Amino acid sequence: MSINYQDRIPNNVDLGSNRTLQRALEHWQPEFLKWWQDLGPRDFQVADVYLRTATSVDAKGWATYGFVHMPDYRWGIFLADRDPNRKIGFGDSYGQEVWQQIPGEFRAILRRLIVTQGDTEPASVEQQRMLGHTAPSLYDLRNLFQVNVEEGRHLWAMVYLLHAYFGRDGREEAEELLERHSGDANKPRILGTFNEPINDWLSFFMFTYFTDRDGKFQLKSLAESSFDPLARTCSFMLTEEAHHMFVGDTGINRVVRRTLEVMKELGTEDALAVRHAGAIDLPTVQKYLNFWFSSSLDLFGSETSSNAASYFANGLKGRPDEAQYEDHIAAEQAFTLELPDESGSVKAEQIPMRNAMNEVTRGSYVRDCELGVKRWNRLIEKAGYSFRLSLPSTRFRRNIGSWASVPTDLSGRPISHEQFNAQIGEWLPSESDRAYIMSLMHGVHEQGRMAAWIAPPDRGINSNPVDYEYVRLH
Ligand code: BYC
Repeated sequence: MSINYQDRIPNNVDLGSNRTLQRALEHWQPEFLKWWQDLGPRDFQVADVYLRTATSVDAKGWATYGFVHMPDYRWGIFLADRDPNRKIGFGDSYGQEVWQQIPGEFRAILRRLIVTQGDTEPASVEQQRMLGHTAPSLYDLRNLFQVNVEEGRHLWAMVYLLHAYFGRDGREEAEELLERHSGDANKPRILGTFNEPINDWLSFFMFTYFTDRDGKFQLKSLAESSFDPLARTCSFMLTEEAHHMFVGDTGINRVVRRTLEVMKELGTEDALAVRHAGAIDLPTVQKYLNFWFSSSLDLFGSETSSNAASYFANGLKGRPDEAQYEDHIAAEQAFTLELPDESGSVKAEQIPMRNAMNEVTRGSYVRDCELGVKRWNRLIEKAGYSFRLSLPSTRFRRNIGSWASVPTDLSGRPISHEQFNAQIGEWLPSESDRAYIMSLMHGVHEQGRMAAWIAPPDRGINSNPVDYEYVRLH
């Protein structure tokens, strides 16, 4: 079904035919807009921003680009088209009809999954709300706002499901999604990473590379769900998510490129010299990478999880790209985990595959993360330097799961708390690293200019030049 932009809430779900649901969502809409004004991008609400808006849910649906005031962005409800032949793809009910309504016994658990997913979306907007002031260029400022409005739309996606399928409970959950806030001591966001501050653009690029990539894998898992409306909404969200990861990937690439240029000009790799010249030394890039990668690993949950086993058995949440696996039941298989043992080393333990689904997804995520690291390292290698960026072990600095609070070095070797504390400043951004990065953060809002710590992108948006006036400030 095509997207109806005439309605107050644009949609492709024939919202007009369900007056009660339409009214309920129209009641939530002003609350969302108030939240956007209060906690969305700070001080740029009247700027004209060159944004893309979905016009249909297929691959060509991104043709529409134009200048928009962010509060006028047409947030709406878009589900990928329904496949009438779709069958349950995994778990105990493999091969049966997918569900158009929620079976009563799975109501609470599906609500929890949808609320957890929904909670991350406004959280990220809150985390990034001050970044507009320090954008390194108008190109970057526009990308930030594109990411922000789409996260707002992803919130709409989850709120639609809550309103349409969960009755009163769902409406209350939708309200609470606007009441919890990132970093709020009393009402924080649900998952840890979404309460971490994002005060600088290096963190923003790391977040969009590593944390949005968790989004990719979680959405892929939910796109396998037997609850068809959830699967269809997540499928469409994935097309939007791709741009967010692009922003992170190319952002880190441009930081590295600029640093290499400065190293070449100076004829030295010395981190202090690089800093004196106003670029970001590679060891500091590595520390930010360590921080955001390890934080994002926690978003997959515990290595061994009875929740994950029951999501899989009941067909609620599958593995990303489930079709690539041969056995969609996974009832007889085992998975070998590496766990900390009491004597301070590592032991192997076999657990049922279904209980290891979080770890299976985390493994796919790590392999995907490695691709960007390889690309960034190729730049460094080509420039003739021996430094290499790398992902730390999945055991490093974990707060969730078997390795939570077990101190390890970057390679995942268990060490003492004393050793960990003595070296943490070499592994994670220290106060002075953060102060240095913050000292570089000055907004560059003049057309055609770029901050000195980052290289320009290879190309602009939608065939426009890099120095196009992507945001018209007033
Ligand atoms: N922080 O069996 P366990 C995105 C909780 S990102 C705090 O290990 P389970 C985006 C867990 O809730 C994608 N708590 O976990 C990116 C449970 O709590 P309860 C977001 C955590 O259930 C960028 C307990 O620990 N989508 O879209 O197997 C910008 C132990 O449970 C954390 C989803 O997450 C944590 N990191 O898996 C914008 C998908 N991790 O029940 C957007 C929906 C775990 O004991 N969520 N816990 O109170 C899920 O599928 C699952 O809830 C999780 C956890 C994968 C998160």
